[in-house]
Amino acid sequence: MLIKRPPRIASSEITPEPIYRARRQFMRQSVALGTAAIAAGAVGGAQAKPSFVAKADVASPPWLRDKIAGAAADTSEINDTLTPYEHVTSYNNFYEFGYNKDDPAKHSGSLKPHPWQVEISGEAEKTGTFDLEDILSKVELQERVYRLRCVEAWSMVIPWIGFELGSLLKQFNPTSRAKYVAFTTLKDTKQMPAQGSAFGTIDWPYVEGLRMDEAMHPLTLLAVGLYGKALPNQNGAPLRLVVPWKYGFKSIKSIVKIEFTEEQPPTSWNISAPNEYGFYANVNPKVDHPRWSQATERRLPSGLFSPNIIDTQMFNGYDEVASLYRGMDLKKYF
Ligand SMILES: Nc1nc2c(c(=O)[nH]1)N[C@H]1C(S)=C(S)[C@@H](COP(=O)(O)O)O[C@H]1N2
Ligand SMILES: [Mo]
Repeated sequence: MLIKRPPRIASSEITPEPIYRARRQFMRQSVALGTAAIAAGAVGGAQAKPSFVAKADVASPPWLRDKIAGAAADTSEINDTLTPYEHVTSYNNFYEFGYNKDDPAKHSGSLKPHPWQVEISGEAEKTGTFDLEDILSKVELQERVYRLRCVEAWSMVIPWIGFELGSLLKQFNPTSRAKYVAFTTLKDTKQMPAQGSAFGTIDWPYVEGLRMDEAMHPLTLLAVGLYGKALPNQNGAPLRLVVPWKYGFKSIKSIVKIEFTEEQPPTSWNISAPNEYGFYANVNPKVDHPRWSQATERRLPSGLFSPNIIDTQMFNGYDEVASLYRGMDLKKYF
């Protein structure tokens, strides 16, 4: 992973954040009144929409749009300013579509997120392959505003739409042998052309994993949307993990398989460079990457003349997870 400068984006293209904030406020009141779907439709029209937003929305089926429109509003207000939609959806890491930050937005049109199935396997009483629609029919969607801290020392603040991973996992009754949860991204060189490229850092498919208690933690989300819309392909449509206290590479995109395992599962960046990327990958300003410091980060949008450098916080500021790692040497288990 290399550090690259963000692409230049004309300020005229940036969705005014106050409009989104106002809409969220409105949705929150509407949810209380049970009119969220109407509110989302009515107020959504007031937003400036670049063409790719419209495309993402057209591609998502009505059942998903309705479900997302009914998501409960975020209750845990964080003070950070939201990263504008255009940055969240144009500055991405999704190596299945190329290594440059703008490759995923440019080249992920070949990904077909609907229909989509997810295989649930391993150490659980119930296993099988399920339609995304069925999975979503059994969970409650919520909006969650989270910081996303990439191991490359940049960060964003994103309003996700998703549900607690734990609320899904519980439905399968994991056995006492289930100590970890392993995740796998789609492997299909037709839909993900860079998987066919000869120049490879990653042995496809992309895989990730969490310890069971991390997977069950209420902060751990499976996301299906952001900024009140279905996930654009470049952000991991139709289903991606979001673990806000860990470096971004743990938040695996376009998931097709979730497996309960007894042993710690292999993870893609750890396989590629075990001395640089650990299994735990907790955000930690005191444990530097071998090639750069992790003490600070570039909060996007950041430019040449206003780099917007801020201090990185332990666990990315999510102190409530500290108890998961009590007694562990976080320099050793980085
Ligand atoms: N399948 C897959 N998942 C992935 C990646 C990837 O290359 N492939 N990149 C990871 C990294 S390094 C980061 S920082 C985040 C970026 O998420 P975003 O593009 O939605 O901001 O996705 C993570 N999930
Ligand atoms: Mo990352």
